[in-house]
Amino acid sequence: MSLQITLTQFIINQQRLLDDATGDFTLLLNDIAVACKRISHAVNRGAITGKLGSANSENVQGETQKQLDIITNDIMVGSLEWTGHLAGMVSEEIDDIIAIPAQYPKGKYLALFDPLDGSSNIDVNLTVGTIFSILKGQEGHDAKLDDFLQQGSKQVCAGFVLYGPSTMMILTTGHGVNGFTLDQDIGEFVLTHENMTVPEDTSEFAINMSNQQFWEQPVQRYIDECMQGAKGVREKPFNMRWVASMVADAYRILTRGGIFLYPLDRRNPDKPGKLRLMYEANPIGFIIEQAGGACSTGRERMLDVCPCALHQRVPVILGSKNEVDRIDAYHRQYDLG
Ligand code: AHM
Ligand code: MG
Repeated sequence: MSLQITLTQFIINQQRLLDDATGDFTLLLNDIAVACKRISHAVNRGAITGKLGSANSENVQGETQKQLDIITNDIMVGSLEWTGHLAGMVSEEIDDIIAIPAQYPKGKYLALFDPLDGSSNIDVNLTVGTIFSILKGQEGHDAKLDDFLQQGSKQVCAGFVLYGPSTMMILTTGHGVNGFTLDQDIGEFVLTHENMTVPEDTSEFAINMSNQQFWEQPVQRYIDECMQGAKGVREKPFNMRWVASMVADAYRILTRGGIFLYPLDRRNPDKPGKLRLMYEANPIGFIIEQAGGACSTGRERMLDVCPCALHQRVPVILGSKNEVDRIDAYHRQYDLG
């Protein structure tokens, strides 16, 4: 009888390939998995616990928080702050760095997360998720702003967990992308999707069309060409999908290819996009690149962006490589006039 590989087993196997591994990272990932199982349970209980709906508060982004945004943030912080593996945390829901309480030891890693991505979908019972990114900080010290402001290419690990028909964790430590499904019977994530890859070509795009009037010309041009179908310059029909949960759109791209855009928006110069670099664009971008896709702002590889603030927003274009390259080329042509 062959037993499915659990997430912990998978990470320990990877750790054994490294000479200098201490096991710290394996334990940290285990704690993240426990947090996500707790979140999965809280999300799954939905209306039974009376926790759907707004919390009547705003986060640092000025967005109205759902009750579950706050609950899932508390689960992440409570599950990770005591472990001794972290020097600090950053969450979409908290303005400042989340320090490790003085009574707990501090480790060398930094955790950045969006505890409940796509939370506008929670009340309509659609897929939501948790996104996380792990960076290295300075061991034993309280993490400072500069410790967090690292390019996405420096990520040690990135992942997201989908709370959909199945609960799944998608993970990269820089050696490809693997998917694990939560087996509710044994309470463990087990390896179900090995070496996930994004096809280079696609005929499916994901964008919130209601923002069209605010896009720049290169994105207008790209979507217009897709919409022209078989008789247009692309000479093939395109399909459109938009879940309004980046985790769900990213997972679809990991399974059958596609392109996702939340592009630069001219409405507000202080917000050059909706999505946040450090705990949304970078971790998803790292995963998509590791699966053979690409992730860009339209003008720069996402993982090369030098961050200047914890909650910085960026334009996001990710997915099948040839389409991302095409959109980058449209931006270059536009910028050259
Ligand atoms: P959130 O982290 O507050 O949930 O916002 C991020 C989400 C993404 O998951 C999704 O792609 C996007 O916002 C949807 O935005 P819109 O409602 O403008 O379509
Ligand atoms: Mg989010």
